[in-house]
Amino acid sequence: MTNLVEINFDGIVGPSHNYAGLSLGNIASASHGGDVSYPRAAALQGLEKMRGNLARFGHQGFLLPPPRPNNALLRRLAVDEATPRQLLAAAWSASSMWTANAATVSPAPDTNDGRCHLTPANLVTMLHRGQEWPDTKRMLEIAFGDSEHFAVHDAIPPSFGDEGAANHMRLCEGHGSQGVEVFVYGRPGGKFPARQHEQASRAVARLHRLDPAKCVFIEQNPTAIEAGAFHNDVVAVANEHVLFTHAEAFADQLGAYDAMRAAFPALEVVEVPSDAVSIEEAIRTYLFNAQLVTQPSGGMALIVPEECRESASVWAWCESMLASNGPIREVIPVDVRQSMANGGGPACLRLRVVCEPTTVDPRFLLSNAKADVMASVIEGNWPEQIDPVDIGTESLANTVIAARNALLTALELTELG
Ligand code: SUG
Repeated sequence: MTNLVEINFDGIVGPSHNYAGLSLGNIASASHGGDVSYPRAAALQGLEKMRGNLARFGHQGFLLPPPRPNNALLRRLAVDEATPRQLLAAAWSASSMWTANAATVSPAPDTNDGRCHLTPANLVTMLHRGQEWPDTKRMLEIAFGDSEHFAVHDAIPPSFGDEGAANHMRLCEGHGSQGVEVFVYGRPGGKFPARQHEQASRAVARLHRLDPAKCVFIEQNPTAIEAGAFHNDVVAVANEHVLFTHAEAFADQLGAYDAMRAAFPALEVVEVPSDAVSIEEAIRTYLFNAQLVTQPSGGMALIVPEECRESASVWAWCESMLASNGPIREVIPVDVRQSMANGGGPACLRLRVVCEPTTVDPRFLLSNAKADVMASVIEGNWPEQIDPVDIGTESLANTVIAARNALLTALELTELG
């Protein structure tokens, strides 16, 4: 396993992208609920981010939107004109775009059978997200169908809530060496749902056959969840030996560092103190929902939302960090505003998989030529805008179904139809 690299699989924003205010505890989702959405612009923003990362790192993958509207869900809930709009909207949600919630991934060097293990997240806390995993699993089984190198599991059964890689970090010397996997869970009982349950994290670690000495389980700070950090990746991100975190991310911040250091002594923490960036501003700008990536030169870059550059305190902190001699050498803002308005930043939009590129079904890997094909399918087929009253109409359903089919055809993935 000499050619292991990290590939980011971004979710293509589906043609039904809309703002339905479905996620309790996700401040952006709640505050934009009812807004007009722009699916074409949203998908093109995501594609531009992918193109940039392909140029920077040489590898980029993608996952496809599942069928929407989900008529089976509408039937099971007997949704009719009299039912609350949110039940209808759930079946139309494009939320699978946030592939950090698609699955938890344990690369081959961490597992005792030498395969990369993937467990789709059950996402049971939210109706609109809980419908995703069977389609996600089907897709992962195709993309990572080589059973010599990959194992794709079923989701963890309810009632243990699992939100996938958004609550999981990996510390390692280099992507190809054995890592320490850090599982971050929330304690239920607060103002907002704790979406990742400890027992789900522990089950994933067992399923993935991880060495218990190389696993760390840490509690999210309940105050951060109350402030809107519905996933840990809203307040912390790790890459190789670096943990980039807000000072209020964990229930016991110093205890969390100690636990990580006990399993991974080379840990380097880049902590942003609350007096430099408040937890509220961190959540508003999604500074930590960044892609922390190793550059070909060996330094690290932080790919942040544009919103960070517009915040005086966040940008001042970024500039002072760059002026210091820390491990993060570059900050790269990207425009993913359509996703951000639903609470999804650059890191939410990607699932990291450490693997040999040749072991992945090449249809899920991006090239410049394929990005051009995708762009023309999106430009020609994705609705320009969706008004909340359009949700549920037959004409929008036909547009959304045809748009997805056009993409599947262009990418030769019609078996997902
Ligand atoms: O699950 N928003 C998503 C955002 C997911 C962000 N992912 C990570 N942090 N990794 C969620 O809350 C909003 C949908 C709506 O309201 O229409 C939504 O599902």
